[in-house]
Amino acid sequence: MDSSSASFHLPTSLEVCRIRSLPASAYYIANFISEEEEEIISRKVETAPKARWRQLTHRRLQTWPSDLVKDTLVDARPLPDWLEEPIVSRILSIPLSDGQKNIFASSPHGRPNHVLINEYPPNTGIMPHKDGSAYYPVVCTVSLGSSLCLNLYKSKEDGALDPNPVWRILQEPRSLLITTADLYSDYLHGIDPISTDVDISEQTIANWGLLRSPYLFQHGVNQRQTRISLTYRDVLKVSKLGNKLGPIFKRS
Ligand SMILES: O=C(O)CCC(=O)C(=O)O
Repeated sequence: MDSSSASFHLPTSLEVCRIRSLPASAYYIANFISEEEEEIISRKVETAPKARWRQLTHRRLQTWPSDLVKDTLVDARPLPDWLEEPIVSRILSIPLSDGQKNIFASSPHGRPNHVLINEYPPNTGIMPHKDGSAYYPVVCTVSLGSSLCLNLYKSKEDGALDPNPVWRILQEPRSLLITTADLYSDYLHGIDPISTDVDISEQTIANWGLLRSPYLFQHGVNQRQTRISLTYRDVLKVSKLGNKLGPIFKRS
């Protein structure tokens, strides 16, 4: 691997890395964090206290600073340093387009205040869903460890899910994917519980032109390893009680 792809590289604006084949708006930054940063954050995720993990049937996850209660962030502790730096400051440093503000400039807290960490061993996915009304409609996902495809779905006119994805986004390790606007409100997203993503090509992957290493997928397949995703969002409602309790909680 050449040294440039082991390091991070930010675009001058999000417009530079907008996924142009998708409705408004999605952005993909292939080298958002360096290999070293990926390793440090992965270790922090792996070594988090056992009680941090919630085991679902096929997948486990962590929520920082806590789960939501009735769509509200009750525990308003700040995110731990390893989730803030370098990721949040980098997200906030990129203008939407030249001279403009960042993607969270109009969100209630001006920055993400919540992170969901999902672990996907091969053959693990997440059902198609929308993220709902608890969050400001900007989702920033950093991927660690492995590539996989995120599927985007449209509901049929009768409200049922059309099982065929309308688009697929390939997320490489160390990348940042941002979805907003129509993609947040009108489309569902999900990940197939498979070990190998197939039929990968310039014609089938919406962000093909923005990938770091398209040559890795020249045979049309992606053999999955365990992928960890960090999903950053701004929870709209934060409990005042949580704010008062905040200072007595210790950061962990
Ligand atoms: O892990 C991902 O990339 C998707 C996570 C997701 O869909 C969610 O947090 O709602």
